Amino acid sequence: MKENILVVGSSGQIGTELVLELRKSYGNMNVIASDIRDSSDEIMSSGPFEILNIMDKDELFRIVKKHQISQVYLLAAILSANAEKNIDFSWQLNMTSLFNVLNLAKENIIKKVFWPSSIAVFGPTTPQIKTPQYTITEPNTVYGISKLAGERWCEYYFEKFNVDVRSIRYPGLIGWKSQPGGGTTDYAVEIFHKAIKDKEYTCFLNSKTTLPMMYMPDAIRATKEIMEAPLSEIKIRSSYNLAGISFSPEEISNEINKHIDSFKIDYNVDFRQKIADSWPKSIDDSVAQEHWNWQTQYDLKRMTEEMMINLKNKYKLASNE
Ligand code: NAD
Ligand code: AKB
Repeated sequence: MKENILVVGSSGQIGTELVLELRKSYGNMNVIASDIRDSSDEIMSSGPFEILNIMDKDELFRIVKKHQISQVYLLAAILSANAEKNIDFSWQLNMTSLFNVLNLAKENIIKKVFWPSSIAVFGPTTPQIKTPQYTITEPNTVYGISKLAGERWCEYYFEKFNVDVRSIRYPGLIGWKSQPGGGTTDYAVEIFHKAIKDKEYTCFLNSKTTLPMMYMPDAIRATKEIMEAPLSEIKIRSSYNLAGISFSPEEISNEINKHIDSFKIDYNVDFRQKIADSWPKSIDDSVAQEHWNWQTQYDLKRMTEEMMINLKNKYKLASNE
């Protein structure tokens, strides 16, 4: 069956990369990017784009009808650090966006939904090492509460209305093509940019704060694999744990030193430390491995090598322009 895909939040960290990968697989004209602001030049020039505020369900309906959309990837959200600064709005956006999309699937207007959850569903009472798929989830951030509520609603819509919704609890994501959007794990992207530009970085988390992270190519592949998996393989309709790579600021800094000898890190901890301390240090993703054959490909060494090569090229190209 021909799929027409709508990506909501195409200008963000994940959307910037996901739209282009989906266009490679499904055809440029069949993947419609959308956001409240323009997306990257590459997205804007390679296929359709719509300005869409996902809070406006009539406008969402109009765009879905116009492009005969069969699948929606809902990426619009306010992330952990920004959400703490605007509690009411973040809760409204993170929940209303999900209901607007799930309700289209409930009415059978669209057939399939991807909605990302996060390691933020876990909280200070969760076992922090190799956090299991099923465990205590008592998040203490607005963002984490919205993700946990979202997971429960996804499962509810599957159970009650047979909505084919699929979800991953992404770890912190690291890529060189786009900037992070206001999360607690943003340091792990910023550190590469600052290492290349200034040879120094002041980190807002302390040196020993180990968190689960993932290189973007693994995250994009996971997203496509879960969406393309046969229906029978997707047995969890809340959200699947994904492990990725666990490291601390000190460890990633040591890895960067193998490429930039003179790079120096120092620390100026802020409110994000408390959020990071409430999250797992490592994740057990054996259930995703078992159900839909998930395998992480990147470790810290390989990710750092690719980040350094690609970002150095990007800055060199920009300075030649
Ligand atoms: P991001 O903040 O970089 O991008 C979100 C995009 O949504 C932005 O381009 C923004 O303009 C857009 N947006 C905001 N309000 C909108 C609205 N009302 N209507 C339409 N678009 C709107 O976020 P991201 O990092 O790309 O994350 C995408 C999703 O993945 C989110 O649900 C996030 O919670 C989840 N996630 C991300 C990470 C990560 O490390 N990046 C980790 C776990 C989960
Ligand atoms: C954040 O830090 O808020 C995100 C996430 C892990 O959900 N990167």
